[in-house]
Amino acid sequence: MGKLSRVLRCYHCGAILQCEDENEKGYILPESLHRATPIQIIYCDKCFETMKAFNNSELEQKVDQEVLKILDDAFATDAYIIWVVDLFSFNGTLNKEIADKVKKLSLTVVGTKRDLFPSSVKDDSLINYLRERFQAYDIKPNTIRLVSTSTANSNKFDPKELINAMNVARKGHDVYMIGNLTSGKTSLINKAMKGYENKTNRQIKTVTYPGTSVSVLEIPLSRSSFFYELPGISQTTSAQGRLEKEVVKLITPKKDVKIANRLLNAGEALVVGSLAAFEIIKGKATYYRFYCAEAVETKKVLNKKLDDFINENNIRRSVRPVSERLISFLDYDMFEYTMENDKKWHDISIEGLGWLSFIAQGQVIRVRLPKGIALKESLAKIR
Ligand SMILES: Nc1nc2c(ncn2[C@@H]2O[C@H](COP(=O)(O)OP(=O)(O)OP(=O)(O)O)[C@@H](O)[C@H]2O)c(=O)[nH]1
Ligand SMILES: [Mg+2]
Repeated sequence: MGKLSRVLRCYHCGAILQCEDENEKGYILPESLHRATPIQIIYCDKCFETMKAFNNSELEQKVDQEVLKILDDAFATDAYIIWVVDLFSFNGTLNKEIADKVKKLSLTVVGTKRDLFPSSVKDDSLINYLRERFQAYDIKPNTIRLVSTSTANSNKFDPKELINAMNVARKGHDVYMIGNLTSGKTSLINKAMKGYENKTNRQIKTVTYPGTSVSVLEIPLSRSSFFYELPGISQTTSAQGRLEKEVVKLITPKKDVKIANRLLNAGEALVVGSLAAFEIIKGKATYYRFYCAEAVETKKVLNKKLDDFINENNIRRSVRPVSERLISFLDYDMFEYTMENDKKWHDISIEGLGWLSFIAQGQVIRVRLPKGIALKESLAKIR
């Protein structure tokens, strides 16, 4: 009589697991396969390696090789770098290749969209957060500025002062502005232009950067130095770049985020539309704040009902947003954080969607999020 055995698939990529050919899909070491119990989640070796990388938050943003070439130029000429980050979306995920190219240069970080945070939030808290996140990539910014360019009474925004500060800091060298798509570079430049005077006989223009096919905005600063705005770094690891337009509209905040303390008990999960969920697997009841756009809805459900809830919500759409791109469990990644017990505010942040803020007391927190979006745990943005 034939022997019956179960065919297993990788939980991450869905490939049928096999121990024969290392170069084929679904390869897993025989030991790993035989160790697995019938109810265990199993990954093929390739996905397992990727998952380890995810857990270490080393998920890479893709970057155009030509942009890196431009940054080689910046390095060779000892240029001044302005790195623009969207304060709301930024969770500390930077492109490592870009970080490595600019870390030895003079650098200013400009955090945009300050207006999305209530005025009760201290600037210092946001500045410290940016400093720590850049420090994690070995970057020590000379200065960190927070700006808001969207409102009439934008946060202490003085274009003249900004231009003067840049002119002192750059010491006669070129300036390169980098930042993610939609981080607010163009809005910032438009505002800053009010303090700019063109004392050269050259024009402001969009040019193809020499030796590349990259289009950059070129602003003359003196007879021999320029400001270049590089194209936005694509948001391959952000909810803003990975979800469909209708969902991105809902997850992008239009007004300042609300701060409210709520309670999550062990055995409970906070679902964020059908996009993400945070479950307390172990630990005490925890007060949390979830920071997200006003159109994003959350709900508490029991952990054991979470799978059913998400499946049903995909049809009923009672808690929004729901993404057409998230159909089965294979479309999500799942991670667990075992928190330290330092009694400080920490964030678990899903890039471009929002972040859960809470006091770390040794909880085990499981996070489900759309596959490929970067997840980070760090000391809180708002302390
Ligand atoms: N609330 C708020 N929104 C802002 C601010 N700055 C920019 N935005 C919005 O963010 C979006 C992107 O802004 P841009 O200035 O076009 O960003 P960018 O970095 O030039 O984007 P790309 O050119 O696509 O790389 C726009 O919808 C802006 O209105 C700000 O300070 N506050
Ligand atoms: Mg732009």
